[in-house]
Amino acid sequence: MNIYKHLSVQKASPAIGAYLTGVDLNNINDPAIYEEIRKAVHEFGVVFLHKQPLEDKNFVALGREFGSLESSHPVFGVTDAFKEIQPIVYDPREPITTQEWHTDNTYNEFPSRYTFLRSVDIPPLGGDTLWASNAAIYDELGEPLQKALEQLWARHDLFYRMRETAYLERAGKPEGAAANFLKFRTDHPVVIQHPVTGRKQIFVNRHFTTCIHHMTDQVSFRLLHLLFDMVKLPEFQCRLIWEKDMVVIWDNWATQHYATLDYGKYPRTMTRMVGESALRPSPVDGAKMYDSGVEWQSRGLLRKA
Ligand SMILES: O=C(O)CCC(=O)C(=O)O
Ligand SMILES: [Fe+2]
Repeated sequence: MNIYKHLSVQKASPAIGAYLTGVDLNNINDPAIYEEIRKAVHEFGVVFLHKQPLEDKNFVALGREFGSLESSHPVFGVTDAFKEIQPIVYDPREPITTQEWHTDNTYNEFPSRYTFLRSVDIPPLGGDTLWASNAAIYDELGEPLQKALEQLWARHDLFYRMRETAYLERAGKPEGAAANFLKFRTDHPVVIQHPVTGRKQIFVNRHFTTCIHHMTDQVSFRLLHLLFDMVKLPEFQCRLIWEKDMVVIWDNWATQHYATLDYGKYPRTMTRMVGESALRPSPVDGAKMYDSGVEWQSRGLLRKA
């Protein structure tokens, strides 16, 4: 484990997650503290900080310490005061299905690198969130299957998910709204190498990954569901019981998460930010890749300025 001088670290489970204490996010006067928070996010995948009644401007300042922040979201929208901050207000009539294992925004060529979530209004019981480690899942697969998966590309598609949940109809979106969502579709390697830690990990999720290229739909479906099922094993997970005024930061590429929907009519309100990535998820060094058959190769790995 890395050495931490400015924070106390308590692991949440062997595979993933850590509680950080000894820091007040409203009053950070030494850049070395942010450096240690970043280090902990990469080492543990997700970090939890209790008792952080964070002002919006300090929430944004925290996010910017991790790079540029996205300023729009196709489903959540943004707040009036800060375009970087997205409200997540759970309403049983609006089927935002985050109660499904997923990595955020993998339908983008440059999926968000980090997600920041702040608890504003928490139900008295329930509404826990779980995270799982994509590297721990990869480690479990065994070398023959790891090597096979390292050669493959998969499709990620937001609109597919919206069709599956009849999102547009149930949310009362006008006829023609579908066209706005068709562009949220891309391909990524099934196994990627983490840009900071270098760990190999899977990079598919039940929410947005629709098929693996270079195999029939039947084979692709079964192979994907093998990986989708692995994320449900408790050994790869940790679970957070929320309190008001918590701040949680996760390494979005390294993890998947699941927000439980078991709190009935109680409100549950979060604010959220997502950190951009300048890089595309890249295949494992030296892996022989089957061509994805789409434009990925020609577009290059770096986000255009
Ligand atoms: O509300 C939560 O606990 C997590 C929601 C979610 O999936 C997200 O913020 O990306
Ligand atoms: Fe999410």
